[in-house]
Amino acid sequence: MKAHLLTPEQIRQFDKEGYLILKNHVDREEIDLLLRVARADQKLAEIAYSRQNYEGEKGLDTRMSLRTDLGEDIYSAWAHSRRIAEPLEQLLRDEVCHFYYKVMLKDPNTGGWEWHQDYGYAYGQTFPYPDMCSSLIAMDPATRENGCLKVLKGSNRLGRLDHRKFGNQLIADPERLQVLRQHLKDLEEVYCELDPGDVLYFHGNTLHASEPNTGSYSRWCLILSYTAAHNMPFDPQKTMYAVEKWDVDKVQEVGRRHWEEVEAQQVK
Ligand SMILES: O=C(O)CCC(=O)C(=O)O
Repeated sequence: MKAHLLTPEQIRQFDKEGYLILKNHVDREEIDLLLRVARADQKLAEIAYSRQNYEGEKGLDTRMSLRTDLGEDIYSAWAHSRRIAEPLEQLLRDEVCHFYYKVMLKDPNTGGWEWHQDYGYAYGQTFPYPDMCSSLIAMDPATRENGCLKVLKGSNRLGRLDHRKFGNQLIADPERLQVLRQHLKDLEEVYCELDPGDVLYFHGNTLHASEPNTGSYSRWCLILSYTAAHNMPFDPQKTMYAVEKWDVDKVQEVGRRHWEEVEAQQVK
């Protein structure tokens, strides 16, 4: 069996708990290149936007860069990575199509997200089934202090909750969530603390959130979101195709070319 593939026990764990952490799934050298490119990438910075996603005590903005198309850049290359996509195929029991990638630019003193399900966003106009999954690749250490992602263990089995507008985000119905959390004691809140190179997979119905970054260091990560090939979007213009899967050498080759471009821009 290929080293990056999941064992039956890991698949069972994901089905039961709605998330799975793979330690050191991506080599340190590959993460260093990803982080170096992202930090210097003017194009990424230009498309970055802020959202007041956490309206708790601090009400801080969260910054991110999101794209739905794949190009000749390192983030897209990671979306093609066999090491990321093949475990996903095991989890979604089908080939997978790219949905979007998002670089979370979570610097100190920026905000987090309230509890939500990604399928809470995609349900209305995007996909008929909740058969979606995201893989979060940690680029910086993710700790409680710098607002790591947290999940409600097993919440993927609750089905989709109603979501409502809250500021400029959609959040899972807080009253329903409170009832569920009082009733289901095993719906445990898990802080997903990660080292660079760790990968967190979480299902489209897994409730997740993050707190503001109150630390002195950033928490950047690359989130690659996919849907199962059978989950055809409502919009016929949005036909999706199974991602072509690349070996690590090709991912690195595209990454190095992207670095050369970014470096050349810096010199100008
Ligand atoms: O990384 C974060 O802080 C939150 C990301 C998130 O909730 C999402 O991508 O749906």
